[in-house]
Amino acid sequence: MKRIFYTAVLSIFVLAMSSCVDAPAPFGVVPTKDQVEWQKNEYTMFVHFGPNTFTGVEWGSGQEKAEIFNPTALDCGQWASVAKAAGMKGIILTAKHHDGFCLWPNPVSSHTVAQSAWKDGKGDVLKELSEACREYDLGFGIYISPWDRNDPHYGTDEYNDVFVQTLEHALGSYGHVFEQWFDRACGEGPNGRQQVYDWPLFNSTVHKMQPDAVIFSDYGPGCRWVGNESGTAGRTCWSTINVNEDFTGPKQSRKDLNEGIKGGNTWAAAETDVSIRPGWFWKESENSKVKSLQHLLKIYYESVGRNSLLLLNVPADTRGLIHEVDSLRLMELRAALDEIFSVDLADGAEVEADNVRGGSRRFRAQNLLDKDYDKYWAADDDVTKTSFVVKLPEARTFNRVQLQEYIPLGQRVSAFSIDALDEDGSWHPIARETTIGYKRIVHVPATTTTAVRVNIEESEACPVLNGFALFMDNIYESFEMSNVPSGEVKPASESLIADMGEVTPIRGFVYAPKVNGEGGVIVDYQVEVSDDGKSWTPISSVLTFDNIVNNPISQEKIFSRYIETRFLKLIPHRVMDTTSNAAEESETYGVSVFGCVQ
Ligand code: FUL
Repeated sequence: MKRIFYTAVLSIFVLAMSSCVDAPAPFGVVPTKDQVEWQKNEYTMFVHFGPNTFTGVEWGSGQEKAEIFNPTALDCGQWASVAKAAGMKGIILTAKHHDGFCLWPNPVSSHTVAQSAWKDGKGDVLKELSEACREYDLGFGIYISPWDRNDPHYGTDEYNDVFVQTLEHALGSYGHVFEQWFDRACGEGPNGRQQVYDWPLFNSTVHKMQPDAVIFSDYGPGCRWVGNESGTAGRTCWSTINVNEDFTGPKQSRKDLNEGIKGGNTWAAAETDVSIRPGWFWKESENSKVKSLQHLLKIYYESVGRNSLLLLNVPADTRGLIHEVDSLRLMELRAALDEIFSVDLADGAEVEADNVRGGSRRFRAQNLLDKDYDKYWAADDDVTKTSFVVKLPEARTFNRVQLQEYIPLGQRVSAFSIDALDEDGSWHPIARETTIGYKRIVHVPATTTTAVRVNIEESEACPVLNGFALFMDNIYESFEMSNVPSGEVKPASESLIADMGEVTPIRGFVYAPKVNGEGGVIVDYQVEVSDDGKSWTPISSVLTFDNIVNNPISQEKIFSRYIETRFLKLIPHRVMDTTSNAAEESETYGVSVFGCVQ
């Protein structure tokens, strides 16, 4: 009886202690609630559609006749159903591209759907899309280009007011808008003049009309451009950047946009906008050039998996529909993502951390596996270097490690590594990276283990993480090459050297001979590594590229574990001529690809 009493008192005491521990204070600039919700969307659809769809150009001149806009079977419900089935959370439409043509009857323009042949001038694409988005529970977003190659006011002070009225009409007529997309392109108008945009006025107009909308532009205020249109956020990717108070210049470097700025003065997470096709607008000739599933998976990993939102452009065709080729590819991508991410291999694990804030249950490491977004593990304020161990219920095999920081309290981690437990009880490294942010999906070699350790090596303030998961991707195997010679022929006595630029964990290398083995192929080889390019350590005995004489194709060699090195040297031991019938030793060998696999 007494024991029960003591236990009860102790539990109450522990509970009371736990509830005394405060949550970490926010670190640096933090996102607004709308920015957090925006990033949780992860994957949204861009639709480029307008006169360019009918003329086949990427940038219209503004001189196109409005009549050319005449989709034969426009159905925004079809766009929305495709986006929904693809797992996207919203659609952003080019309501006005640089040619100035408005996809809604904008009362301050004479170059709109009202002047077109479509539906006898009575159509309104924004109306149809906003209704379809509501029906499918998708966010509705608007792209409006301030650059206008048609409007006669462009290049004068008056234009900024015309543009504000344009914004007010588009943003005030169709219900809730989750994102306003501003393209900062600023070219010449019909009178040959450029406009000086009034960004403070434009931004305040959006906030007035749609207080929750996240504003995209090169550098915010809501979210920023990722610095390229190829679908790649920086491997280091901070959600903060440095911007003037009124969001006017100076222009940011592409590198800063791509990687963000640690400790920057503004929260503007990277949005990765990329097209599923080579161009932004639909062209019949590009029906055969829709990006492959592998390419789209790479883009997914390099955007969503790198603390960025993926805005994938799927242009509507001249019928006003998403083309079958694109929708099929989106469904393939969805199926692949579902397969990869449906089973969390960390399920049922126990998590323990070196440090738990105030020893409190509220901040325990087990929260990393709790799917409740607002439950997180946090360390004490003075702890910026710490680890947690995820003990799996049994040995499991995975090649993706997903980590999430609780961004409502800011982005903190600037360096971390991941180890796997070996059978002999020692740990071996499987990854070393920099930032985490809202979500980070780290590629690791296929690893079978009973425990994973995450070491937070550097953090700007105590780490606060709310997610950890393990996945197995059997569909996509990425490799990034450090250097790619194109079709060189080298003397057989010469080694190939790959330089990673800095000491980096690599998990193998790739060698591809010249086409048809021209110039000879390396058959037997040895590998050495070096941190300075001067003193070398052999890491293999003499090995052979299998069947390379008969079939001289690219050979990828993956080590049994990561090796940290800057340089990797491939020393040819036997080089064969594949062009003569009886394979003979050759004086030279060809190389079209050689590089490290990260
Ligand atoms: C660019 C534009 O110039 C392209 O046409 C496209 O709209 C892309 C999304 O943004 O800056």
